[in-house]
Amino acid sequence: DATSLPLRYLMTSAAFPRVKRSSQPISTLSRTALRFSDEVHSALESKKPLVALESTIISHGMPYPQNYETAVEVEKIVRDNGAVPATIAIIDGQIQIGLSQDQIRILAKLGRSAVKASRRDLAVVLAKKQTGATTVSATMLLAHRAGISVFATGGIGGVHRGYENTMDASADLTELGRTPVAVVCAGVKSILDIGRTLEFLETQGVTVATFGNTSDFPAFFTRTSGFKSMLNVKTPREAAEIIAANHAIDLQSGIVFGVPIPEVDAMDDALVGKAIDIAVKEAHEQNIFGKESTPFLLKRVNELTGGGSLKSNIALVKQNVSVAARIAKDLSTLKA
Ligand code: PSU
Ligand code: MN
Repeated sequence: DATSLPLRYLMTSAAFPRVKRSSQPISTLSRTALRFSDEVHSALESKKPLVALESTIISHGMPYPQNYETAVEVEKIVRDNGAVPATIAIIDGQIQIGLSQDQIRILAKLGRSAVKASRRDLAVVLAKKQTGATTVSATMLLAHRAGISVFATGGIGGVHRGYENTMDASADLTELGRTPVAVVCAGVKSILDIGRTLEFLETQGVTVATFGNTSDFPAFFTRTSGFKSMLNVKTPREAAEIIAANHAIDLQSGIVFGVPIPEVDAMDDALVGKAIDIAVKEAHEQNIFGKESTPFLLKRVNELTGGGSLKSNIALVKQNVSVAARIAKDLSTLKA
């Protein structure tokens, strides 16, 4: 009777022989559909810890050349912290797990003319052999196919302000409900409705933790949002144990680890709040909706803060990837 057995036993493949371990050899399906960089391929084969990285943050989340520089730098930070980075995108209709620096540069230069690809866009981008930058939702699902269970980014999408009229809630939230990947982020931006976003995640069965000293759920540019997450996780090991338990019982849903932005990089609450209010109002006036909404708001907030929000954004992404790399490392030790 498995219920009385310790978690350590549940985590073994003897307890759940049919559960696909994240570090298993690449499946036949994955081999045909996914193209791996040499670095990622050999990391998967030798069961090294991996961290998935999204590409919409490159094309639609930051301007050139900061987007290129940041994407290259965060890969280095992952390596420096003992894991292998796997930046995910679709290049000319080919799903790429792990990008070359040239491929990163292509996406960085394409910017908003790359297709912003969430789950719903994937089949179209593939069929039409387009170049697509994957959002959190698409990156999560492709990372999972590739056997990567830790993913780092800046912020996840959420429930937009005015949801009661528009029903605009990011596909990232439903993906988190259906794909067992842990997403390390700086929380949810207040361009969104943070309270409703957390409610949505709860409904979707997503574990939400704050990484650090408190359980205050972070608001991306600032360290607190006024909302609490389920718990406070203090070490990468503790985070890895939660991921391993999720896998052990084959939950098939995701986890959010919110890492508050470093104190020195955090923005003034009132200042960024004002910029966000203006940007949201402009988006409404200019009838910007759907997938255009988030990129528009990010760009306007950056302009309205005189580049301040971009600086904060870069700082928090760097911290997130280093936390994610350490979690991935501890997870691979736990599962070894
Ligand atoms: N938040 C950011 N930077 C980003 C995004 C969100 O601070 O680049 C991107 C991510 O790729 C995220 C997507 O998955 O926006 C969400 O878009 P939407 O709100 O349209 O679901
Ligand atoms: Mn949307």
